[in-house]
Order: sequence, then structure tokens, then C-alpha cells
Amino acid sequence: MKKLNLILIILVAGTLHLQAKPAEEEAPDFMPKKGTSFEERFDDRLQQTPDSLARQELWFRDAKFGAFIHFGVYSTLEGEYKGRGNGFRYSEWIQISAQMSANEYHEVAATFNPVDFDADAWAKTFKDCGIQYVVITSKHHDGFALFDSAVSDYNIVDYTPFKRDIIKELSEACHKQGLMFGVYYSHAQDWDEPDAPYLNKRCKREVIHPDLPDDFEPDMDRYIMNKSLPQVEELVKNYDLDLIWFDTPVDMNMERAQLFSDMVRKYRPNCLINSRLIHRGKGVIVPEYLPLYDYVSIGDKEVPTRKLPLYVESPDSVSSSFGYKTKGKHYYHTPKEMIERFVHTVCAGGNALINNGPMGNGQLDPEAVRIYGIMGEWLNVNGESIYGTVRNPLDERPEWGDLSASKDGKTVYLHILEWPESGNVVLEGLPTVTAATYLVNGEVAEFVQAGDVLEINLPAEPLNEYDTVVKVNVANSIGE
Ligand code: H79
Repeated sequence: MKKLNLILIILVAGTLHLQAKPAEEEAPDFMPKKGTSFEERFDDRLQQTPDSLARQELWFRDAKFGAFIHFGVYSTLEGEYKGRGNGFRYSEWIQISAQMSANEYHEVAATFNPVDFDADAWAKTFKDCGIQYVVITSKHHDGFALFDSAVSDYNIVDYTPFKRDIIKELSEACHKQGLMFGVYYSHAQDWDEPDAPYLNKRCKREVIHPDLPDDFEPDMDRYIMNKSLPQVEELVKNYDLDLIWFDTPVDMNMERAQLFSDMVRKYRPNCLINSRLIHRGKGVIVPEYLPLYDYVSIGDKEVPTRKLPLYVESPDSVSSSFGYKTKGKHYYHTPKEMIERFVHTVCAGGNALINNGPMGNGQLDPEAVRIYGIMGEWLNVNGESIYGTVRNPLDERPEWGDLSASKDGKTVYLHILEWPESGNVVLEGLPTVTAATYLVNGEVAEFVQAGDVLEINLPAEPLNEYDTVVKVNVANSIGE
């Protein structure tokens, strides 16, 4: 029997005999209780299923850099409605932060008219910046669909003067540019649907839907069968999806998640599914769920602090919000921060899905484009140390930066993010070094090898203000 299968069976078997116990104790011994750190959440023995691994290998593992896009009715409000609601970090939460009723939100939705939207221009910008795939909100928690849906009229074609199918146009434009294309779909939460469960106490059903009868009983399965599952069916049937990104699986259980997973697999067998289809605890990975999805989404705007056993994706953003925000508190990351976050994610064994929030008029946010552009310029020179690489082959992450490696283990890339005052970097565990060069100019880096200790003598100043990469060749290939 293959090793992968065996490990999976052990993991699944480990959960079975424990199923009758309360939720807190359901996880096998090695699983953390409600943990938050990467050490607690990821056990190194976890393995994705062979099917999921094969799907990841098709393109996802090599891609590393995706563009996340949060675009919708909320983009026009920029984080504030009638002077209210700008206290939340996320502008896409405006319906909740400003406590808007469904009627109020519908009024805004009915005027949504992003006349400058140009899918080809977006796709070209992403492509030029080294981005490999795009994931856009097809429906966020507000329930409004950016695609032509026969399931619900609450969509951009039927409900707005714009009348164009943004998801269709962007799917085609991305594929024309050779980019992979995916959609975000909030499958459990839907503030417009009284039957859907709400994430937290601030999402009050009676505020959004004041006319509901007192004896209204929300029925999540009715919501799933009437709206979210049929809309997912529309998406996987009609939009050439390479990936589907679920979020906030409030009250999702095995049976419900299985419906979504089966629907995706039925129409798009190679379409990747992220782990937010179904959750337990705070990002804790439960072996029994692994067959339902293909890779693990870590927390929003979370950067890994160590290399990880399962292939992950970090849903990061160029700013503190996902939707476009100009009102109230918000900030953008500097390009230096963004490249550091990106490099650490890749070196941990993952992709960075870096969000931009386009403006209500349909144009990309210029600051997001500027940050992507700087990343793209850095990648033009240093892309070899990112695309198609594997995680840090050594046990530890060096304090001055991070490491990635070629798949054959014969090349290790030293990402020097903080220029050491000592003027050199020392790495233990890298024997048989045959050559070292700076990617930025191809010049030879001075090194001394003593046993398995490598010491590189650096020039006085960094050769790149973001990340100076040293490419190191080794004679005996080194494993992950
Ligand atoms: O789509 C983005 C977020 O809107 C979504 N996930 C990413 C990809 C998300 N949904 N829920 N959450 C994230 C968790 C909610 C967090 C918060 Fe809040 C919303 C923090 C601040 C605003 C809820 C409302 C908790 C405090 C206020």
C-alpha cells in the first residue's frame, strides 16, 4: 500500500473511535485543543489525500502568487454609510457595521454601476505583475451575486443598471492571459437570507429583516437548497472555474459540506476547493475533513511562522481591509512588508493570495496596483526563487530571512530580508555547496564551507531593498 494511503487511513481511523465524545475531545491525541499557533494547529503527520495532492500539482503549487479581489456593492460605500459604520476593519462588512436593513442595502445595490470595469485591463495588470491566478468574490456575506444567476435576482445583471456579468467577463479575460481563475463564494453566511446562519452577534436578523414574523424559524438547509448550493452549481457549470473559495462555514457539518464538495467535483473534477468549506475550532485541521477539500486556507491576513506540513494559502491583502476603504481607520502595507509576507508564505510551503479592493467605479485601486507592480519588478529578477519552488529544506527559519529550494533539492535560495550587521550569513545543514550567486546581478557570492556549515560574506549594503536572494547550488540534493 502506498505510504500516503496508509497515513490517511491511520488519521481517519484515529478519529472514528472518538466520535461519540464531546466536540472538544473529538480530535485524535496529537491534535491541539482550540489552538492558535501554527505549532498547535498543524501536526507534521497530516497528509492531504492523494487526489487533492494530484489536483494541487496541476498548477497551484507552482503558482505561489494569486490576486484576491473583493468587489461588490460595498465597494461604492468605501467603509461608511450615511456617516455610520466606519469602525470595522473590513469595508465589505458595511451592512453590519452600519446596521443597514435589507431595504437600505438593496437601494445601494440598485445603483451599483461600475462603468469603468474592464476585465481585460484587470487581467493584463495582474499578469504584468507576476500574478498567476485570480480569485474574485462572486457573492460575499451580503448575498449579492456578481454573476448572472437564475437562482436569485439579487445579482448584478438583474438588479443593477450595469447588467453585465462580471464573473463571466473576468473568467474569460484571465484565461486569455493564461491566468487561472477562481471565485470566492460565501456558502453559509448570507445576510440577505433570513434562513442563513449569522456569524456573530452583530449580525442581527431583526435589524436586517425588520418585517419577519415573530415566530420565524431560520432553516439553514432551506437556504442551502434554495440558494447557495444551486448558485454554486451555476458557478461550477458555467464559469470555467479552476478554484472555488468558500468562507466562514458557520454551522457547516459533514453532510452539508459533502453536498458542496460533490457538486464541485461532479462538474469540475480538477477545480480546487479551499478548507473553509468546513471548519472546526480556530483553524485546527481535522483529518476527517481533508477529503472534502484540497488545500488549507490559513487565517485572514495571517503569515506562517514556520514551514507547514500541508500545502496552504494565506488570504492576505495589500491593506487592512479587503473591500476598498477610504473612510475611518485603514492602512496599506508597504511594498517591503508585502514582499516579506509573501516570501515567508512561500518558504513555509504555500501560496499568497494577495487581495486588492477595486473602486466602486470598476477601476483597480491605484495603490494596490503600485504595490503589485513593485512585487512584479522584484519577481522579474527573483522569480526563480519563488515560482515552482518548495518549502525551506532546513528545520529552522534563519533570523535574517527565509529559504526556498528547487524541487530537485539541488538549489537553495537564501532570501535575505534583513541585512545582517555582522556582514555575513551562516547556515548549518547545507553541505556540498558548489556555487553561490546573487540573483539580482548574477555575480558570484563569496562563501566559505566548513563541514555542513556555509558562511557567505555579504557586501556592505543589500543589493535589493526588499529581498536580496542568493542562489546556492549543492552537489548532494537536499530534501524538504
Ligand atoms: O472576505 C474577507 C472577510 O470579509 C471574511 N474573510 C475574508 C477573506 C471574513 N468574514 N468573517 N470574518 C472574516 C471574520 C470577521 C471578522 C471581523 Fe469583525 C469583521 C472583524 C472585524 C470585522 C466581526 C465584526 C467581528 C468584529 C466585527
